Parts: sequence; structure tokens; C-alpha cells
Amino acid sequence: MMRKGTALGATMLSVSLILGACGSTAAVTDVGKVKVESVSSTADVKVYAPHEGLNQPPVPVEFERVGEHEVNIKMTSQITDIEIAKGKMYKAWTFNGEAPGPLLVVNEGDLVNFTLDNIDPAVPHSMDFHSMHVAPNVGFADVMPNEEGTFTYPANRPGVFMYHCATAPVLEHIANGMHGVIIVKPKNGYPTDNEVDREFVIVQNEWYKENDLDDMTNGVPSQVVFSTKALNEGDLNTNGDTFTLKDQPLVAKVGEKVRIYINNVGPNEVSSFHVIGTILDDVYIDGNPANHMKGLQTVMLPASGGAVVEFIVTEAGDYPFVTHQFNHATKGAVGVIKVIP
Ligand SMILES: [Cu+2]
Repeated sequence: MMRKGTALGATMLSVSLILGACGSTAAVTDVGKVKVESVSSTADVKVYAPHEGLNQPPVPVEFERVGEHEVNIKMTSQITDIEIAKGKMYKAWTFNGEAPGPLLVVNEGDLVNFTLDNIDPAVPHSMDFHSMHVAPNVGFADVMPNEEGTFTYPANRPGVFMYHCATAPVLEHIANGMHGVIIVKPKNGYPTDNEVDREFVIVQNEWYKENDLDDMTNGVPSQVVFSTKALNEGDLNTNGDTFTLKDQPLVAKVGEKVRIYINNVGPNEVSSFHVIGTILDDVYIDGNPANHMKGLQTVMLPASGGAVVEFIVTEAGDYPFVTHQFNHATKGAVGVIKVIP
């Protein structure tokens, strides 16, 4: 990422930086020619003292189409409190005050001019789009507190891609909330486009003990959650929590073919995405029309993996969607599609 504002020296991204922890004790081992650091203690919390009591209001993402095949996107990295379970707040590290971050939708072939405005007063952040070919140390380099960074790359493969902060220690940044989804719409659409009546976006993520890198590394998630992101103006747009998609179901009508764009942003766990009471008639793994599968009961989403899934709801009623790893469903990863006559 090219920096604007005061440059603080080039940030080289390396394997040791990706895995290394700021202010923590790290063991260094040689793996081949690459030094790999493994985190062995919780990050020094004093580094984050400026976050105490800080709750930055969400800043809307700036998205502007500036040409037939060119968009400008400006996002913030910021510290915002998120309610992850009823009454349980989490001081999240976020993009634009949402966790997962705002949904981005571009077209295959678009040139993306991306700017990250880091308004976190204490910690560098960055952006890694899985939808791009780019030298990571150039495009995805750190942006220092109170600075902006920018890069331009084409989105030249269709799909439902994860984006995330790539600043070391990456696990801490992702698990604290710095993840989201960018949909790159296929140039020629999906072969089932004209069968689809209704579309939703769902994201799965995990929460750990707040800002506890040791728990993120060695523990198990406290919550595994779904969120939905607004595809169109007026659609429900939520953070990853245990309750909203149970209290405010998504709504479809009997006989409709429903499409869900889904991504599992992790950071650590696999999702076994399943909709109870139906069969996934058409599935496009990672959202690429070339990866067309038929008749799946469950779609496997690796950490960072996406899919487009389509199914018909034949009767009125409540259709829960879950990760079929039921320990995770029990920790929150259940939502509901209410099917009405
Ligand atoms: Cu970050």
C-alpha cells in the first residue's frame, strides 16, 4: 500500500511478521529457509491503552463508481464496541465500525482504487483482499495510526472472497473483528441467475476472549456467529452476534429459490454450512460459476472459503441455517429464514 502522510519507513511483510506478536514472547524456529515465530504469550496489553474507553462511531464506507470498469473504495480501520451476545460487548478492531466489515460488491474486470484510512490511534492496520493478484508486501502493507494508504488492482476473478487485516499478528487482528466479504460478480453471471427470486449475504465468524491472543491461538471460540450484510438498500445489515438472526429472521416466500452468498471468515474454524429443511440444489464453490455443484446437503467452507448456494423453500415455516459442527451451532451459529405464504 502506498502511504500518504508521514511515511514511517517501508514495512516489509514476512512470514515472521505475519505470525509474530507485538510485545509478546515469541519462539523462533527455522522452517526451511524461512524463520517462523510462534506466539507463546498474550500480547502486551499496555500497547492498547489508547483503546481504553474508545468507541469510534461507525464511518460509512465510501464506494464510488468512477468508470464503467473502475471503482473507488475508501474504508476505515477503527475501534468500535460490538454486542456479540446479548449484553456482552466486545471492543472490536473493525473496518468501518462493523464486524464483519461492510459488504463490498464489484464487477469482474473492475479496477479497484482502494484507500484505507487508519483512524485507530494506536495500532497499524492493513487490507488483504483475497480477490486480487498483488505482491502482499506492496499492496497489503501496514498503514500507521492516523495515516492513509492506497493501492490499485484489478478484480479479475469472480467469487465470494474474504478480506481481512494482514498486520502482524494477523490472528489477533482478524479475531478482533477485522474481516469481511467482497463479492466479485461474474462477467457472464451464474447459469441459474434467472431462477433466483431472493438473495442474502451471510458471514460466519468466531469470537474469543477479548483481545486475548493466547486464547485465539490455543483456546476454542467462546462464540461462533452469523451475520447478514445488506446486498441492497434497506436490507438487514448486522454484526456477527449470537442473537440477531434468530430474533429478526430473513424472510422468503413459499416456492421461491433463495440464493445465499456465504463466506466463513474464521479466523480458525471450518464451517459446514447447512440449511435445515432443504437441499442446496446449486452450489458454486468460492462463488466462481465454473465450480458448479448440484444437490449438496452441506457445503464445506474452509477458513476464508466462500460459496454461492441456492435452494427452494417449499413450505411455509422457519428454516434454520447452521454450521453442522453442532458445538459451534450451540455457541451461536444458527440463524433463521422465515418462509411465508
Ligand atoms: Cu488490523
